[in-house]
Amino acid sequence: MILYYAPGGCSLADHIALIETGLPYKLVRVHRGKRTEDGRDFMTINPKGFIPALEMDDGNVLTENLTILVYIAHQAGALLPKVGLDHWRALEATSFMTTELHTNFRPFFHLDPPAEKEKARKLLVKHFATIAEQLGDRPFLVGDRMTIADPYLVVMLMWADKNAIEVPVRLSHYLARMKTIPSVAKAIADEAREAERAPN
Ligand SMILES: N[C@@H](CCC(=O)N[C@@H](CS)C(=O)NCC(=O)O)C(=O)O
Repeated sequence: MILYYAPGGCSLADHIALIETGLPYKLVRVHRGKRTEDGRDFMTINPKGFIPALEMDDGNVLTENLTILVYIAHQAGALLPKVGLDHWRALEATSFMTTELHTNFRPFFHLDPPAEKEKARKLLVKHFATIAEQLGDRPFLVGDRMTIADPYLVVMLMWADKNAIEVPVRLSHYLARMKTIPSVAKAIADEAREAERAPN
């Protein structure tokens, strides 16, 4: 499998999931200007222009973060309980992150006017409070093991930190704890090293 990614982007969730599951993978970085590190036009790989994109072993390319995470979980038989309420709760939580959290970070990346950022900030604060409530005192967002919702939440919390968006202390502790998990620590370190090696 090949993961098309950008350091620190939402594709970090998939990178963590790939390491956590132990599936073999290769990374191909997509630079600003939509060029891959090996010089291809990324628009020919994902015409929507978004990372992440996942090239499966048969050459087909999957897009949309939620779908890619579910695909990785299916391939590995991990990170998504197969049956029961936790299966649906993990999908529910990951869907909430793509539609309500991720989307509201867009004004921060696109340098939108301050009023737009303020509106988004308020929504993010509200949504992080909902997630903190759901997390309670448990180590992972759903059930007692890591699911696809956790790598995504790690990315959302790292973005919150970067953009000075205050999150409940329970989520700060959660992020600190998640960063000590080897798969999470490795993916973050590998991407930070790559960003430092070749800034965009
Ligand atoms: N709908 C896509 C959105 C992914 C997305 O927003 N990716 C961002 C990086 S985190 C991106 O590629 N932005 C490039 C752009 O907006 O041109 C998904 O859920 O995977």
